[in-house]
Amino acid sequence: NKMSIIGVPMDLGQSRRGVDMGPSAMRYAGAIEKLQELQIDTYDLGDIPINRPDQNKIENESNLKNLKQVSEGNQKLAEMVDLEIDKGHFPLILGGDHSIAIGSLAGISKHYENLGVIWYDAHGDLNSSETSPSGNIHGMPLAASLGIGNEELTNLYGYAPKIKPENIVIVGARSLDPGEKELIREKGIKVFTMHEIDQMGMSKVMQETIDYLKERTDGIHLSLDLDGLDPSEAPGVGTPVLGGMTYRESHLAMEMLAEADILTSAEFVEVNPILDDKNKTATVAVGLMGSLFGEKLK
Ligand code: DIR
Ligand code: MN
Ligand code: MN
Ligand code: MN
Repeated sequence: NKMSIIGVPMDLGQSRRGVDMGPSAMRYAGAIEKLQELQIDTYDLGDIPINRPDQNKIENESNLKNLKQVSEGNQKLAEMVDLEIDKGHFPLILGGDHSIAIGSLAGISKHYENLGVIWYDAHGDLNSSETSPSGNIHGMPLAASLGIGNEELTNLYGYAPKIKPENIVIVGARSLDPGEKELIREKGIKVFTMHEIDQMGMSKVMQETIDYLKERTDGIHLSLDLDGLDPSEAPGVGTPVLGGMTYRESHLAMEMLAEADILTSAEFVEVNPILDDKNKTATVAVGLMGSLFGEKLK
C-alpha cells in the first residue's frame, strides 16, 4: 500500500506554456492530503528537473519540437519510475504534458510481459514525425510506445516496443488525425469514442475495458489526459475539445477501476493552471484520484 508521487514539470511537448506547473497545481489542490486521507502510505518524491531549450540555438534536425529536452526528461522519469516499482511502490505520475507518458511507460513496462494501458483522452496520441500535424511530441506518446516514430523516442530507456497494440484501450476519443485513424485500423487498437460512450453508457464501456484488459495483461497503467473531460468541467488544458466525458462519467470510470483493483500505475497529465479557472482542473484531477484510489470503498 505504498505510493510514490513523481512530478514532471514538462511543457516542451506542446506549444502552450504553463502545463509545467501542473504538478504544483495538483499538489496545491490537495493531491497528497487526499491520498493520505485514504490511508495510502504516500511518498512525494518532488519534481524531476526538466532542462529548458536554449532559445539561441535552433534545432532543426527533425520536425519534432524540443526533441532533445523531451527525451532527456523522459529518460530521467523512466529511471525513477523503474526504481520505485523495484521498491514495490505504486507510481503516480503528475504531468506535465502528455509527452511524459513515453518515460512513464518506459520505466513501467520493464516490469511486465503484457502491460495494459487505458488511455483516457480526447486524442489518440498516435502520431509520429510523419503523421503529426503539429510537431508536438505530446501527440505521439502512444505511437512511440508502440515502437512507431523517431528512434530517440521509440527506443527510450534502451528497448522497444513498450506495449502491444492489443493491450491498449482508448477511452473518450473525439479528435483523431488521419494518420492516427489509419494506425488504429491497421493495428486493431480498441477505441471507445464519445459515440460509443453516448450509446453504451460509461458503465458498460468501463466494464468492457476492464474485462478485456484483465484477461490478457499482467499489469495496467492508466494514462489520464484531463482534456478527456469536457472543457466546461476541465477548462485548464492546452487542447480542449468540446463534447467530452463529464465529471460524473469520469468519477464512475475511476470508481469502477478502484473496485476492479487492476491498476498497477497511473498518471494525470495536461493540467495547465495558466489556462484554468481558479485551479478548477487540478481540483477535478484530485477528486478523480480520490475515486481512483478507493474513496467510495472506505
Ligand atoms: C494533435 C493534438 N493530435 C497533435 N494532440 C493532443 O498535435 O498531434 N493530444 N492534444 O493530447
Ligand atoms: Mn527495475
Ligand atoms: Mn493526450
Ligand atoms: Mn488530449
